[in-house]
Amino acid sequence: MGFLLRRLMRIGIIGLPNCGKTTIFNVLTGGKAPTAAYTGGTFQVNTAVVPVPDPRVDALSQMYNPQKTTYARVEYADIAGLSGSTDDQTKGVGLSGELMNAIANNDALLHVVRVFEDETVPHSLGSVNPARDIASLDSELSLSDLSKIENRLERLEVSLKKGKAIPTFEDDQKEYEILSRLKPHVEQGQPIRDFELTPDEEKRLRGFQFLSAKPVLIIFNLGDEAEPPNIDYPHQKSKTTAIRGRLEMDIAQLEDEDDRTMFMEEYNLTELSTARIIRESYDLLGRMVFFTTGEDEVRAWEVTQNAPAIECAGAIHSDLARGFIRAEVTSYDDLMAAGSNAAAKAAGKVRLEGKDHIVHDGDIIVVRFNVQK
Ligand SMILES: Nc1nc2c(ncn2[C@@H]2O[C@H](COP(=O)(O)OP(=O)(O)O)[C@@H](O)[C@H]2O)c(=O)[nH]1
Ligand SMILES: [Mg+2]
Repeated sequence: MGFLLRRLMRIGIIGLPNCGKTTIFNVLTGGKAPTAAYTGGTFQVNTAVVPVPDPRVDALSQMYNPQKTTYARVEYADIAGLSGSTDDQTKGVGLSGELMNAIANNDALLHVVRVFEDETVPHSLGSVNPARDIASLDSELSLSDLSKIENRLERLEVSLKKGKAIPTFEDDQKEYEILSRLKPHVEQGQPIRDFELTPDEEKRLRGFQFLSAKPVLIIFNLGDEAEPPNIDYPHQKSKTTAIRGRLEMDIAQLEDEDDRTMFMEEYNLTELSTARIIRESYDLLGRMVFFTTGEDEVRAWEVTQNAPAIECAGAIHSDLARGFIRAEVTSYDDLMAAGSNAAAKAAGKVRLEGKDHIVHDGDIIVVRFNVQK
């Protein structure tokens, strides 16, 4: 059962040099990676895994008072190396294989855009201009996708000439047809995430890990005072948000709670953006969670959206999928309204469901199973 394979979701933080990638990485991960004002695009990656804040897990944990509380987790990768330089682009220098892989390796991207002005922090394109920066980084990603498409089309042309005798002939033909349609779209600078694909076509292209196909959260890194710029980013699987990066990093790194409160009041911050931005970027991934509860552990489990009960059982343990009998399913709201599992049962809110039952985000599950030894 392929769906039993579990893998941590990964979000890549990208942007021009000095836009604040590492600063925001530190805000999100509570890290202390060195931030620096330098120019030039040296390839470098910082990674860290963080729990995904979820008030529902907090509430369940309060209800059960378990030994252990486990949140969903996500990995962030702070990826330095993109230059956004149109020079490099027209010279066709392109991304190094290493950098391209480091970006391709993510399930979604967090694209940091510099809004803050600071003379002591050089800007790689000479001036602060968020709209231009978004376009130049996007075109760097598109060019990388385009070169992948062109290379593949060339190879396919060669192999298709050999005719039907080649075992992959039909698949190659289909792939050639899709890539030929996709190419002009990318040439016009349109991200692949805007290109409509059938599920079958999507599957055929998945292996390419196109950079502009990935869901993206644009994050405007404001100075201490700046207002978010009024920039539309009308694309599929895309959102925009804002943060006062350095200010939040400085506050987050204060050890003393009182100092933190004082600074937050001074800058009119009611809460740090950490939780909000982790949620916003996590939501891009299109995952959902269900919960298991008990005195040992309250835990969030990650599965694909609209996962059937059997897949949820398998996410917990393969034995639970193999010996699956039924799942007791309670919605989060019903459990909270009832106040306890026993009360929810008495109110008929705990439903017994079969393996094909579609589980919803936030459902609480108990799997009844039986494994023959
Ligand atoms: N004034 C100001 N400087 C910032 C802000 N965010 C980051 N910086 C500074 O910009 C420089 C580059 O930041 P860094 O996070 O290393 O950028 P990266 O190259 O994208 O990883 C550092 O000196 C940061 O302190 C901000 O909101 N305001
Ligand atoms: Mg950095």
